[in-house]
Amino acid sequence: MFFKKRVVVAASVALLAVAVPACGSDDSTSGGSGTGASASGGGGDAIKLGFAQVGAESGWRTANTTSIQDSAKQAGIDLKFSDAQQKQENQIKAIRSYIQQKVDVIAFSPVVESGWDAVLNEAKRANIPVILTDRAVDSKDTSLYKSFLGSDFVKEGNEAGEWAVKEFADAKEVNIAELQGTTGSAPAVDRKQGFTDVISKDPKFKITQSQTGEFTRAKGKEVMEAFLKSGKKIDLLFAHNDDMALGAIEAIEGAGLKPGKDIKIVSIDAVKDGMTALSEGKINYIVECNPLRRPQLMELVKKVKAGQDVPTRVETQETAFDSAAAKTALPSRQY
Ligand code: GYE
Repeated sequence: MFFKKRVVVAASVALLAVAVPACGSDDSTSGGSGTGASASGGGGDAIKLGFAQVGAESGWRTANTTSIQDSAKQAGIDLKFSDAQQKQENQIKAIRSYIQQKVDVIAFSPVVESGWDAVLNEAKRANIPVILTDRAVDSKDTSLYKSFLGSDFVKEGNEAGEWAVKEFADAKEVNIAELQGTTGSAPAVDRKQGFTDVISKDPKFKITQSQTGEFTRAKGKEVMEAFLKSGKKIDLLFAHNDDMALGAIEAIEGAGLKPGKDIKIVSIDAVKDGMTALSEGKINYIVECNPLRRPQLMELVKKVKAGQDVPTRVETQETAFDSAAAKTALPSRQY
């Protein structure tokens, strides 16, 4: 079994001012769109944080939401939480609402990379600082946000590719099917790039089928069924997250094949269900993407509110698992 340590990086500082906001209330974990105000310790003086979440598309996301809600409570931060159901327009609506409500800080996990400049400028004009969590934006103007807290997705793709290179060292050709994450999202773009950068060094690796499975189990299953029906040979499935790999496993088994043997699988996240499938040999390797570091977010929120400098980039520390490592890790797995 082997573990790979990724590095925690804290980069430098960037200043930003953004606006303030508003919103309804509801501190449920996933739920509806719109904005929700939520619980949290804070009385009148508590820092108001508006958080615009992507949705509830995966086990990763659910764990991430719980971590945000729990850590806000522990930090005494008044959290206003909204779930955009994977739609950018819902996130923009939520951010505008937080600006109207004059929250102290806005944090969000951008569903896609592009199209944020207008609303981020509105926040800036309202003097409300913004923190990006988990996913990046492609804005050229880095003064539109104070900090980014999340993972290096290119590196995750690299690690999946490096595993494939080792696993298929003796193969003459490797036909790869790829289940991509949400089109235009940072993790889909970067994981694809990171993986491709590594495997493209050897022409025996070919991605013969590639499509989005939107990071969901249902879509992962549906797209894998179509891949299998195409009749093209598949030696390896690269799924951008565990949920899509889990959906694909159902499709593979439905076609009378053995996941992990007839078709090898590498995915990203290391959520409990993924780790269980890995321990059973249905997935062969998982690169971890940790959704739980949200107490760090609350630290950033406090600093930003106090006008202190914060690192422009804070990366999460992660590992990777093979089947034996998954068996060892599972009993104490938190998500
Ligand atoms: O890998 C996937 C989720 O943005 C890192 O989004 C996150 C990704 C995660 O839906 O499961």
